Amino acid sequence: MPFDLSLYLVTDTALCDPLGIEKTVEAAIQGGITMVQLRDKHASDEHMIAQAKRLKAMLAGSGVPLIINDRLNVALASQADGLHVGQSDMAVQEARHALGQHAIIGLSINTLDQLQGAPVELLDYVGLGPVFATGSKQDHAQPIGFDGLARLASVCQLPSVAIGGLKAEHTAQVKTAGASGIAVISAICGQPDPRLAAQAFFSGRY
Ligand code: TZP
Ligand code: MG
Repeated sequence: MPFDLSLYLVTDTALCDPLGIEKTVEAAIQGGITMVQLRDKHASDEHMIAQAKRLKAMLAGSGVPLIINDRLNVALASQADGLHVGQSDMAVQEARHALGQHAIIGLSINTLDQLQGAPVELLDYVGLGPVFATGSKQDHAQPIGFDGLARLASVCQLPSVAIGGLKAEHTAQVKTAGASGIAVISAICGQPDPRLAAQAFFSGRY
């Protein structure tokens, strides 16, 4: 499935309250998001598989791929379009082997060493960050700022998406730094109107 990293929504079940994940994603799609990652550090596999299947059905025909955070079994069971792994998750080699060549596989990168050690030939994109400190991810790595983002993006051979504390007002700086797109949780999840919140990334207004 072809993909576009322009505006990549990462879901957070608690932050999506009270609207819930499906309504949030549905509205955000209307607002122009181009990728969705289902991320839940607490749900059971069964719950996450059911959620992923509902999202997959909802996204059918939209051209927006569904990526699963971290859990290969959920990606397989829900026939999601891909998997996103962090540095301490399963090896990219294992994910690629299990999911096949058509799956979209992404890896989180925080440092130049991590980027240089990444198996570029097995990956479709990388997430670069966190750009800023954020309350949306516990124990996140050291923020890299726009300078760090630019340094990583300048040597990155893959499409990249910046993440961490990013809001609509940052889109120009993210582009200038050289990332292909912007990934957010709280700038869309939990916003009163996720459609308008997503649109703001394209219009600069909210
Ligand atoms: N990985 C690095 S920062 C982050 C993740 C999942 C959380 C981003 O959330 P927010 O609310 O957009 O800062
Ligand atoms: Mg992870």
